[in-house]
Amino acid sequence: MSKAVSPMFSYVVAFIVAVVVLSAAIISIYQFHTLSSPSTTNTTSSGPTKVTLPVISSNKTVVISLVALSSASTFNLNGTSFGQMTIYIPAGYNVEVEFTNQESLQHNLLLVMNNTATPNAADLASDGKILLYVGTTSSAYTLQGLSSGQTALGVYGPMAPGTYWLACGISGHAESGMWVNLVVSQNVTAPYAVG
Ligand SMILES: [Cu+2]
Repeated sequence: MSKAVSPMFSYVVAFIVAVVVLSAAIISIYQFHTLSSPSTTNTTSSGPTKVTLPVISSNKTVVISLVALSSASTFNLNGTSFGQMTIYIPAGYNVEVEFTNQESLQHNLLLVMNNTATPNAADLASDGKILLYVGTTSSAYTLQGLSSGQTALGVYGPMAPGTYWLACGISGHAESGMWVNLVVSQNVTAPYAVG
């Protein structure tokens, strides 16, 4: 004959089990939230950063400042190369391109409506249509640019939807990595850069 378990003992065991299960559930939910909530203090991330670009709203002009940095690889723009940076602007905006050369080697900056994904010719005119020459001229861009410490400015627009480059026009420089992508789209509401 088995001994009957007292109802009170059963209630106590059931209560303890319920407390343990509930605690485990609360801890796991807390840990999930801790793991999944985005960090706002992470400064060591190496992922792409999004930067809002300044706009002169009176004439829908986005100001794009690019520098051939002396602290980065020879063929860089703002420390990026080979299309690592992409600039997005709304269709119909104008671009004001400010280009500064910090390097001892001469560089210039061209706006190109490209017809290939990456520069693959020494002369950018072979890779698309050149729309703007900054720090050089339409006849000298494959040879001449800004000397170290110089800044030049160029304005173009309104921009039609499409894909463009901002790239150095001196022979071989874009092929060596000196270019950023520029995307003009009806779907962009405010200019920004990622890279
Ligand atoms: Cu260059």
